[in-house]
Amino acid sequence: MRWNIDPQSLAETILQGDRLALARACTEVENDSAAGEQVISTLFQKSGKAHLVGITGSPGTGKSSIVNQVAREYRLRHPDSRVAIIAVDPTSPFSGGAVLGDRVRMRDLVGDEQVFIRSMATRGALGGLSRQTTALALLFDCAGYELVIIETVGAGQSEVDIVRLAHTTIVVEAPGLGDDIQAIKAGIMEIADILVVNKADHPGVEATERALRSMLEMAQGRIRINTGHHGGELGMTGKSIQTSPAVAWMPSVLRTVAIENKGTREVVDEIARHRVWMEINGRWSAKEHLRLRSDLVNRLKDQLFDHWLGKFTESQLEGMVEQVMARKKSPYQAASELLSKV
Ligand SMILES: Nc1nc2c(ncn2[C@@H]2O[C@H](COP(=O)(O)OP(=O)(O)OP(=O)(O)O)[C@@H](O)[C@H]2O)c(=O)[nH]1
Ligand SMILES: [Mg+2]
Repeated sequence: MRWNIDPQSLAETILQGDRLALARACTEVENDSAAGEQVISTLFQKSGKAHLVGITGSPGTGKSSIVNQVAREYRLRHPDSRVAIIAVDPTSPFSGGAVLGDRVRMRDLVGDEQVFIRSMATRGALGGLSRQTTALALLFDCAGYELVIIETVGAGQSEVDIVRLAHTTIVVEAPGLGDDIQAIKAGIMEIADILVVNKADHPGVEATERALRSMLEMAQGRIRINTGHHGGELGMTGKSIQTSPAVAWMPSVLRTVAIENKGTREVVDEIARHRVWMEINGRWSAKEHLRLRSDLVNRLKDQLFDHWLGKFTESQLEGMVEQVMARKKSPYQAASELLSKV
C-alpha cells in the first residue's frame, strides 16, 4: 500500500514519539525517497546529539546478544533516554531468518517503547547499504534517540565503513574460533575502540584475550609510527588533528557472557568513558566532521552521477558499448569520449 505522506507532518509526528511514523520514515529513508530526504532535512537541526556505536565481529560471536544487554542496561541508567538499534543483516535473501533471529535475541527489549529496532537487508549492495545505514542513523539522531547502536558482521568492507559512521566501534570476538583470531585483519584492531571477548563461559577465553592484547599492542605501535595519532581516521578530512601519543585512546579488552548478562555494565561504562574522552580531546567533533563530510561527498557523487548519466541517450551509450565489444575502443577511451561530448 502506498500512502500519501506529508513529510512535514510525518516529522512532527515523529517528534511526538510516534513509533509508527518513525517506522514509516525509516522505510522512506531506506528507499532513498524524496519524502525521506525531506523528513531528515526538516529535523536535521535537532541532530548531532546521538552517540553512534558500531558493533562488529565474526558471525555468531554474540553481537546481537550484547546489543540487547547494552541497550537494556543503558535504559536502566537513563530512564528518559531512547535507544535505536540498526541490525544490518548480511544473510543471503535465501535464508531470510535472520531478522526474526535478531528479534528473538533481543527479546528482552520487546515491550520497551523507548527502544526501536530496525533490521536492514543488504540486498547485495554494500555501498548502498552503508549509505542507507548512515541515513537511518541520522534519522534516529534527528528523532531524539540518544544512543544508536549499529550491528554489522565483520566481513569485507563493512567494518571499515562502520568507522566512518560510528563514534565508538566495538569489536566482538569469541573463544574457540581458534586460528580465526590470527586471520582477523590487523585493520580490525585499528578500528576497535572497545574489544569484547564474549562467550567467556567457553574454554579458551584467556588465550583469546592474550591474542587480542598482543595484536592490539602491535596495531597501536603501527598506528603511532604511521600516523602519529590513533586510527589515522582523519585522512578523509584532509587534515589531521594533532594528538600526542599521551592522549591516544587505549582500547580495553572486556570479557562478557552476554546470555547471562555478565560484563554488560563494564561495556556500557566503557562506551560512556569513550564518549567523554572524545569530547575532551576534540575527537567527537573530528568524527562528526568526517562523518558529515563523507555523507556530503557521497550525496554529491550520487547526484553528479545521475546528472551526467542522464545526458547520454541510450543509443549513444549502446553505440559505445558496440565499439568496445568490437575492441575498437578500450573502456577508458569510450568513457572519455562520451564525457567529452557533453
Ligand atoms: N555460551 C554462550 N553463548 C552465547 C553467548 N552470547 C551469545 N551466545 C549464543 O551465541 C549464538 C549467537 O549469538 P548472537 O547474539 O546471535 O550472535 P551474533 O554475533 O549477533 O550473530 P550474527 O548476527 O548471526 O553474526 C546464540 O545462540 C546465542 O545465544 C555467551 O556469552 N555464551
Ligand atoms: Mg546478530
